Amino acid sequence: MGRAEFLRPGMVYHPGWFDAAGQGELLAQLRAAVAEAPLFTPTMPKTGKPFSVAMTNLGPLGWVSDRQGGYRYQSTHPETGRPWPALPPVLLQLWQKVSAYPHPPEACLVNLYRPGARMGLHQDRDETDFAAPIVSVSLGDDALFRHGGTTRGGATQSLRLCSGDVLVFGGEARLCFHGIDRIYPGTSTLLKDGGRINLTLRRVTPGP
Ligand code: MD6
Ligand code: FE
Repeated sequence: MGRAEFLRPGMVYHPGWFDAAGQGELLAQLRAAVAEAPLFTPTMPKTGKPFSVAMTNLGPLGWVSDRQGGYRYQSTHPETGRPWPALPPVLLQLWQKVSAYPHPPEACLVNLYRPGARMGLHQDRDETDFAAPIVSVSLGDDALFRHGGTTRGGATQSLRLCSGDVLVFGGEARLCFHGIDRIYPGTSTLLKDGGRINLTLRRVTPGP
């Protein structure tokens, strides 16, 4: 576990939170989950343009997007119609350690970046509760992550995220703009076909 660092008010970076063994265990659990809830390609609201990132979810709720319904959370997989797989204990424990929030996460969005995939600058605001932070985990190839303030077009800073890193977006940083400019292929051997996985743990509704 590395030393925590404040990147901006509310944004805490924990480099190397998961060691190689921890990353391997987490990946094995993700593989089992993806067998139950296959990766799908979301599409943009209105235009129907496909995302370059493939997704699935774990937990009671999952984030989905398509042309008709737009961005939303739902309790079932958009293709299989089945409930999402359970959140593994290791992720619930991570949330307890770093979130400083009294209720468990309800969703874990799994993003798979194959080489060339990226994620444009965005805010995560489809949740009804912004009091809880979002906790993110990076696995696989390094990525160039960009973060700015809460208005689009403001100054941004960049950071190279590596496999095993954890990032917490809380407080003032909860609604900051952020995105992934690029993946650096061949920088990790964790995923046998290369690429990067990002997990984001979210509280969607206010606590009970
Ligand atoms: C990524 N991360 O690292 C994209 N969102 O692939 C996110 O979009 C993100 O890292 C909310 C909070 C933390 C994040
Ligand atoms: Fe995000």
